[in-house]
Amino acid sequence: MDIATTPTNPEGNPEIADAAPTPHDPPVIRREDYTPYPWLIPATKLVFDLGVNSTKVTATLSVERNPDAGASAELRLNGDSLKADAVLLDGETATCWEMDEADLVITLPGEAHEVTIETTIDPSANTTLMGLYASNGMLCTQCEAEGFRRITFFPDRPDVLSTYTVRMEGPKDQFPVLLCNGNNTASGEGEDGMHWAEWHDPWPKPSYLFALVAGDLAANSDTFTTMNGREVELNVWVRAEDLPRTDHAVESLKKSMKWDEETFGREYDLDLYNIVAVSDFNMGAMENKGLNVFNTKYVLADIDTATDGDFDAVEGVIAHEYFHNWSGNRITCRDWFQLSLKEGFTVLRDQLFSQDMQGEAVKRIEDVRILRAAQFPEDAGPLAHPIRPDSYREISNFYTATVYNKGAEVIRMMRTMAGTEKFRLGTDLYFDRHDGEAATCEDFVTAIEDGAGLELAQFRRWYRQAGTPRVEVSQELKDGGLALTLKQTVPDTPGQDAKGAMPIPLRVAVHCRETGAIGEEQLIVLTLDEETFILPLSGPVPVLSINRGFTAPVVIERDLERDDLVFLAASDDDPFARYEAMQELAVNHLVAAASGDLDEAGRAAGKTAICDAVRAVVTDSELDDAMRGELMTLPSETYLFEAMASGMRKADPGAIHNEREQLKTAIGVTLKRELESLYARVVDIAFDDPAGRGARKVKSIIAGIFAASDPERAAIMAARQFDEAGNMTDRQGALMVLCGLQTPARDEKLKAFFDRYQGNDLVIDKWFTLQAFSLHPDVIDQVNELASHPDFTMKNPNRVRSLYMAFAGNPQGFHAIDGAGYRMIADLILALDPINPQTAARFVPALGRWRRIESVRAGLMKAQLERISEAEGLSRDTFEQVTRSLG
Ligand code: 0A1
Ligand code: ZN
Repeated sequence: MDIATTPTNPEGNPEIADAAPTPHDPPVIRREDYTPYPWLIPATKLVFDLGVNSTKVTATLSVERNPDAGASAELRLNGDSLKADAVLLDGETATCWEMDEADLVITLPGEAHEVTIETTIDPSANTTLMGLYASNGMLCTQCEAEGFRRITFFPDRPDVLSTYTVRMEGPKDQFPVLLCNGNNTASGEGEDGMHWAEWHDPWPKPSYLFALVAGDLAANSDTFTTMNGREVELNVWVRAEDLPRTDHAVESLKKSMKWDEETFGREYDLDLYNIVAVSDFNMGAMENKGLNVFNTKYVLADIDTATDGDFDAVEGVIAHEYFHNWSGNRITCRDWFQLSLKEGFTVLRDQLFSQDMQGEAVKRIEDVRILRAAQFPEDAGPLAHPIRPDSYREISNFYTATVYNKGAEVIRMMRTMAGTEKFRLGTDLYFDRHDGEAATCEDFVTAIEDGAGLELAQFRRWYRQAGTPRVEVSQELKDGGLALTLKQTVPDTPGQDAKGAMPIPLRVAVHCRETGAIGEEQLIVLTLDEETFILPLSGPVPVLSINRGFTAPVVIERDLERDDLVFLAASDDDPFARYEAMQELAVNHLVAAASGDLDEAGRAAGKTAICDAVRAVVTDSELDDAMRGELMTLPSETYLFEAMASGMRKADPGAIHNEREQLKTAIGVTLKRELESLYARVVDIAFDDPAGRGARKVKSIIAGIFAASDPERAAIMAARQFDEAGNMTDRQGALMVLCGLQTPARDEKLKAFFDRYQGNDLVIDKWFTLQAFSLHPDVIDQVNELASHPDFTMKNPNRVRSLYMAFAGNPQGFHAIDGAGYRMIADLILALDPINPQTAARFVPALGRWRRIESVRAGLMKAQLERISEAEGLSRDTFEQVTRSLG
């Protein structure tokens, strides 16, 4: 059942739901109900009297009628867990106000007023990490999406833009650094060890971009000179002891600023850019104007504590938040249904940046892998929603892989169809046309249409329709060419059936298996339900290479002969297509084997073909190791789960896991010699050699394969790698292998790792994750034990995720056949919900996949969802996710 038609809201009338919300009936907010706010707030003044246990906030709003909205005397100011200590109208104590649930509603007599409101909040008691909260003795804020209403009463919606002037005052010894958005206009000392700072942000912004930080921080400072010669001061603020791990963040910021000038023509617009790292944070980072707040995980990195992947993630998230300055801040969202306007576009921008920094082929493969692991399952399950959703109860639940990653893919398709240069004309027009506005996805599409010269009427369906399209491929030789018939279907999703065909751009080429000729690439766009394209042949035995570069976020259903896949895996000129052929070889075999479709001979033949293909990859001297690593990576169990659950079948995670482990064993046994000699070649490549990264990747993949085929040997290799490691990538890779093995070295090295890094939260998070994610048969007991470890706390989201998100993503543990894994995650959700509902709700989707799984596990998962749904006083976040998941 769709949330739009739940029995609690039978007529779909928002007023009914709005009238009497109870904890079990949070109202449904609908996109179609948008109306502009009746008032403008041209200026906002905030005064903060800061204290960890008590902060007084005085907000003064200049209010005037919005000529573009329906007239109303009512000024509705949103609040959440707030009480007004005082309300003043034009400087006089006011009585013309009342509380309506959590909101403060003032009846205004005239056309323009000044409204002052005083509130007092307790940051130390705020465990939700929304609004103003304390983290490690410092104070910081998180306002997106609806956190500002926990600080003061305000029209907390993204289309109300205001210019902010802020004064912060607090004890200097406790908060030597006082930061806010924009520019520091004045500072001074007060009495009794107090000091203050005033900040002014000249750019009008919505409340969700407000930020404030007060604490004992040190900065890694630098400057950047913009394309027009303006010097910008850059600071990355952290606790003093973390300073040595901030250089990479500073470099990443400078690279991002330069790249955005060169690639999108975007220049930074303030003289100061501050980034602050905090250790308690619900998400990755936040793009507050001129004052980004980051999870420490995406700031701190050095060779000893961060893996290659961590370095890339820091660079990517720094870029993402920086790019938001234009795609998000200068042009923001009209309402939260438009979230993909800023997030989809900004993810695309950060992906293109990382492609340029790290290499296009490997980055594209990684992004597709993330899409398939996180977004495809969402699109196929009870939480499926369009990239521009139609309704929600709690907006935090819509910061999803669909809005972010599919949103990026949808814009990438426009770019593919337009070509890079014309796409740039489209984005230039968008930035130009809507600068300073709160815009819609429709505005973006229209700007691309006008600027890039595309016709996107039908394409808009990508914004409306949920579900991953499936494209069925058939082909025949005809009139000297290859007649390619493509048939698309978009699966039904909650609340949506009978969908229309969507334009699907596909880069294709036809190679020849006999001559090895590589065909010329062309772009075709499938717009009908079914369409035939005639493609030129390049030789007598045509092999189609399709969706090259993954130009469309679809599932291609094709029945290629195994020999064709082997040929594509070895010879396709498109790196993504090579990767895809390798994946398909393995998926076809593993799904058939897990479904019981293969006899012994079929099973053996499948394994042989895959081993042959892996051998070709392992021994291909033309390949660089980073790409070799991608080609050697077997499809994840989640991806196999999705492939197995398509059609009439249900997924069997136990069978998938066993077959995948067996395949790893077969590869390890069959290619022992080749893998050993590859390992021997890469093991000595120096850390900072340009080939070092690829070498480290290949090394850990080989260790993982040997862990399946020869565990004793793998234990010795991994223990040695651990002891000799001069960097976190090798150290963590070795420990990961050991964690899955029953060997004394496991506990010994885990202890050594813990002792070495005790006190370093981010590395101790890895220590938890390695164990929770391991292939060890006793993983459930181990996780239970870790939950009572003195370093485990429910109050820190990184720590909670390090243990439980890792466990929920561990197919063997989570899907234990007795349901113990499901129970553990349900227990966690119930325990975490009262502390941090946003983070608790993020665990629900793991249980929500029950419909696609075999019946025994499905029943166990559903029972846990039902247990959660019956709990008293569930948060809006968790309530919504559980209800949708059961629907
Ligand atoms: N806009 C941020 C994501 C974000 C959203 C909500 C948050 O609240 C806890 C925090 C961050 C981004 O896309 O980076
Ligand atoms: Zn973002």
